[in-house]
Amino acid sequence: MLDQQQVVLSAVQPSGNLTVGNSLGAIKNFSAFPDARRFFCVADLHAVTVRQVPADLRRRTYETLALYLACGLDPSACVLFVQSQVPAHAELAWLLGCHTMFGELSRMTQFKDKSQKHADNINAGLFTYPVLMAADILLYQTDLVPVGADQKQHLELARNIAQRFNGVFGDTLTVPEGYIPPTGRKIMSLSDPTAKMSKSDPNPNASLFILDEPDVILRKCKRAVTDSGNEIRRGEGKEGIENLMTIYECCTGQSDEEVAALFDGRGYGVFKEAVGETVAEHLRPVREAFHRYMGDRAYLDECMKKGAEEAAYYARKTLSKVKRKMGFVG
Ligand code: AQP
Repeated sequence: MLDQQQVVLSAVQPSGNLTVGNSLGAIKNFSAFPDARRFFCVADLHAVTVRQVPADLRRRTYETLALYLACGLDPSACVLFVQSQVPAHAELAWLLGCHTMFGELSRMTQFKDKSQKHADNINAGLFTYPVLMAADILLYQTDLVPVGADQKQHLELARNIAQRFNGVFGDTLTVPEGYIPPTGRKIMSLSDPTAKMSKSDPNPNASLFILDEPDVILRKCKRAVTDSGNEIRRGEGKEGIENLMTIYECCTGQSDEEVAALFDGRGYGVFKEAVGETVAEHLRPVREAFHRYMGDRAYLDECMKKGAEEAAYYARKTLSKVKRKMGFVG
């Protein structure tokens, strides 16, 4: 019976303070599949493709787990784990790397973007990152991967790798599907609405962080870059307002039409303030729960240990199967 259960997996890197983009594009949707067997990973191995301060990485690993819990993910109903604590991820990544083409990896837009941003550290891990991501997904025979739109290309590669492996060795790996939400799939920067909101953006005003205090959220929303018009609607040249509408709609569940009607004739200032207040209120329970969890390190350690054991159990099964098919002894 269990084997027919749908498997859902997703991950977040502890590479900075999590943004509203991470939350609305990905974490919010982690609760959408209550009947599935769900795995949510803190992707610390991915984070080190960019240089990290060790103490910060350690703290953010705990913080990301605490945020999962604060967002309502229940460790008795899903597997919450830290990637580096399940060595099968790195081992499968090596095996799958031998079935991934140099040309495929060269086409990944995130590699090109990050190589530009970190020109002094274009390391091999940055290049092979998508193979590790494929291993994360394929290790659990995942059916569905809730992610933001920026991960679409990596997900497509994971599908190709699975299909290629199955083509050579017979049916071994489940070919996953992405779940990219209709609203919130790509939250944009507040200071440049043509660029994605990112946790590692050096401009702190560009991103709304999940843990920002209400007054900070309000200030950032009021300062968000928009156009010189005054109508609250989507359209050419209105990327800034569109982005604020998306954020507002994700928090309230309202449609474009409802938002346009509600703010008709009221101007950008009123709308920006309403967005700020709504986001701050939306995040308040998460922020409060986060601080409670962070105050209980023993509980977080216990969750990590339990999650790693559960994840390793499933991971081992796939890894053994893959190794057997490839001809490894033992
Ligand atoms: N702006 C965004 N809008 C919607 N979804 C987003 N995601 C990230 N940014 C947005 C989704 O969040 C999940 C976790 O992302 P990640 O930690 O794996 O790294 P990322 O995609 O590279 O996100 P960042 O914030 O831009 O991190 P840095 O700055 O470290 O590179 C993914 O599902 C992602 O799609």
